Amino acid sequence: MSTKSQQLFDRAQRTIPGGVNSPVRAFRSVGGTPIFMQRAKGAYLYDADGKMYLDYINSWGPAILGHAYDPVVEAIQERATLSSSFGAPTELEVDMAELIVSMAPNVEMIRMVSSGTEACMSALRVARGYTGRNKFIKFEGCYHGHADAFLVKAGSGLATFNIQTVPGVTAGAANDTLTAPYNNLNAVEQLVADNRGEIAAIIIEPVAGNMGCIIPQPGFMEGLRSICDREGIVLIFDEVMTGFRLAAGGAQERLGIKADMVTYGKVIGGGLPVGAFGGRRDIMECVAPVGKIYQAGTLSGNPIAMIAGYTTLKTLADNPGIYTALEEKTALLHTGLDEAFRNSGRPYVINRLGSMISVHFSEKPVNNFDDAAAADNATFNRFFHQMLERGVYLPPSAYETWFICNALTETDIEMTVQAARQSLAAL
Ligand code: KE4
Repeated sequence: MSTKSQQLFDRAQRTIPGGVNSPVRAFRSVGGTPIFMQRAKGAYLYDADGKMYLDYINSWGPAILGHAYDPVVEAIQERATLSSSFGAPTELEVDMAELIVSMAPNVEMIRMVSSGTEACMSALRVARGYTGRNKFIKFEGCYHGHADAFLVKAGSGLATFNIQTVPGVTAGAANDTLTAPYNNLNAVEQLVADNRGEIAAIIIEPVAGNMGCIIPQPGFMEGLRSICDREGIVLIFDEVMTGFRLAAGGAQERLGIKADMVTYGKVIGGGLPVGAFGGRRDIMECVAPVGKIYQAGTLSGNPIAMIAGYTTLKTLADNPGIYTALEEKTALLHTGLDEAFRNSGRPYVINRLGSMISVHFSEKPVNNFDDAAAADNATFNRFFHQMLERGVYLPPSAYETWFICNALTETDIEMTVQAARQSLAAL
């Protein structure tokens, strides 16, 4: 008897490429049929067949407070009665901008968009326009959305499917993209020396989450900051994942590093389509209509997405204990998984910072994309399915970080660790 997910997947593939609206959802790397979800509450997902799962994806980050968080749901319901979009400025957008500026270090001005991709592509354009330079540096395995210039040695779905060159991305679009291994400052120095005066920006995930969770090594971020100060390069922190997750002030606060521009997504939309880019006033005032660097969006700052994001961020701002709770929950999970993996006798590495965590079946440290790619990811894929069968829904790729939400309980974590013990034994 086929499951509802299998029936829906068969149907979906007839009208949607791969049956999904974003490739990583398709289970292509882990194999099997993607699970079609029907509803969720707190830390739990319920699929089309009514089966319950403990969620470690949380919509790839947005559901930091848990799914269907009542104040967010109520705010959306109420706001929807006032119309979903005007295409005109609203007080809510000013409230949102002021809240973000109050929470995010070094962000003097912010522009709302509708996705992390839009945020990153816009930030790059602004950095290029501000400096008058064309080239930029990204890091292998980092993912900054699917704008052409970023689809060079990118992480997330491109790493998952081992897509190194993307048809449709022209040489013209990618020629100014320079890449270096994460955590390799010498490689960055070499690129800067070889392209002196031509580099507009360095963009980085300050804690990488698209090749599993990769932690910046001591001195790496400080070195990038120093290079950018010396060379007049704009340092862009892509905080689409880390923003408002690692701390109220995101990775800038957590790592103590000042970025010139920051991009956001995920959490700031509370589950609705929102992205944003912001930073120093002198840079942001180059953005149209006050400056000449054009960027626009029909639904940018629409009231429904704003109220979902505002309610989420305000909850985080007003309850700093949530960050302590997220830290404690993730540390408890880390300890439990560490014990389970150690007792399994299998080589493993657990990378964690704040509520971002990933497990790699690797004998050596995982500090960059090559390390992540060299891990035994076939075993991860089997582990994924063993956990899924036990009701634990992990990201369906070894190249993703796991996301913790604040609705997770100690009992949930104990159940996860028990499922890991059993899954490892069953591999
Ligand atoms: P979106 O355009 O998907 O909203 O954001 C792109 C993006 C930018 N920067 C970082 C650091 C990101 O992680 C992302 C998107 N993350 C992936 C998960 N690895 C989204 C999931 C998907 O592609 O379906």
